[in-house]
Amino acid sequence: MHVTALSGGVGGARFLRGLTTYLARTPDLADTTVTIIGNTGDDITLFGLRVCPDLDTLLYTLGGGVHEGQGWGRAADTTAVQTELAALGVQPQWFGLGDRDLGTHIARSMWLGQGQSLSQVTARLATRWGLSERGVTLLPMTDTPVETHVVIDDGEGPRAVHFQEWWVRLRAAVPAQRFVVVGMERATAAPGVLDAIRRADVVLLPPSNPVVSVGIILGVPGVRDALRGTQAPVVGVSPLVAGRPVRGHADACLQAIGVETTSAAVAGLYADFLTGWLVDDRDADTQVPAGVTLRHRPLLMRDLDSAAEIAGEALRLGLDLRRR
Ligand code: FO1
Repeated sequence: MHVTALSGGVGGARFLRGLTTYLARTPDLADTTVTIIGNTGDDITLFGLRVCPDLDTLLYTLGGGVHEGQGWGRAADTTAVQTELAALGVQPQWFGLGDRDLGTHIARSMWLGQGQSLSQVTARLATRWGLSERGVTLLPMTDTPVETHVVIDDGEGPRAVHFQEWWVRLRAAVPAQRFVVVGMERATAAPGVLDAIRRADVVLLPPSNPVVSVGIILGVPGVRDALRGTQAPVVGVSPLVAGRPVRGHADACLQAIGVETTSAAVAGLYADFLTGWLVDDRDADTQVPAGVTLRHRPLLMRDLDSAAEIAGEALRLGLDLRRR
């Protein structure tokens, strides 16, 4: 069996760690393989280094090295380098890069500089984190450098800032007018991405941000068509519980694109390919697009066990839809 998932950072990574845990605990599914297509719109160049927050969050979470409290960055990291950069007056200081995490960015930047693609670099990093031993392949959505920028107006007329500046420095508190994915016009799907969707037995959309994570992956040429064309059921997990994001600023992102912060409205964004939609018990009355099967259960990922149960439920919904 092969499962393909489209994922952003923290929420998606926790869900997918739950999925691999569920698979390992379920004897008849234990040899299932998982391909993760990671969002690269969050990527940013800082201090001359290419940082890929969502790919790294997936690597660290699935590889057992993430800072559990933050959900991103490395566990037990130190900040000697950033402290020295601050002493040197080097900006920006609003984005925290730990010393161990910087090792990833130095290696990635060096390998990219030697001419390797982001896919090749990600595969090397995945080896470091033992992903293939867990049956996981991590693919960037594209090898073309892309960056999500956010058009805001903080009083001096509209201007665009990098997604990370809006998300981290401004805490998404300044309303976004729109999102622009710089570089997407020349992007192509990374090797293996479209095939992983077309050949999957089940496609999963973890509870990632529908606008700036899943929405960005859907903008990669060919991805949406592959989802519409795949024989596999496409099962999504709502990132909202009772009209609020479980974490992050999905509400601010949905507002920017004029979509209500409800599980029904998020399902509507996926209506052209979605076949199953998993929502929280509190959203059991969600209206779903025609042809979509709704299920509900508690959706809060409090720990590994609850994440495994949620991921298992999403997968079982996919398997049920496949048998029909
Ligand atoms: N999020 C923060 O809120 N503050 C930070 O300083 C920060 C640093 C950071 C460094 C590396 C990394 O991989 C992720 C980091 N994040 C930080 C998380 C990240 O900004 C976002 O949560 C994601 O890009 C959204 O998916």
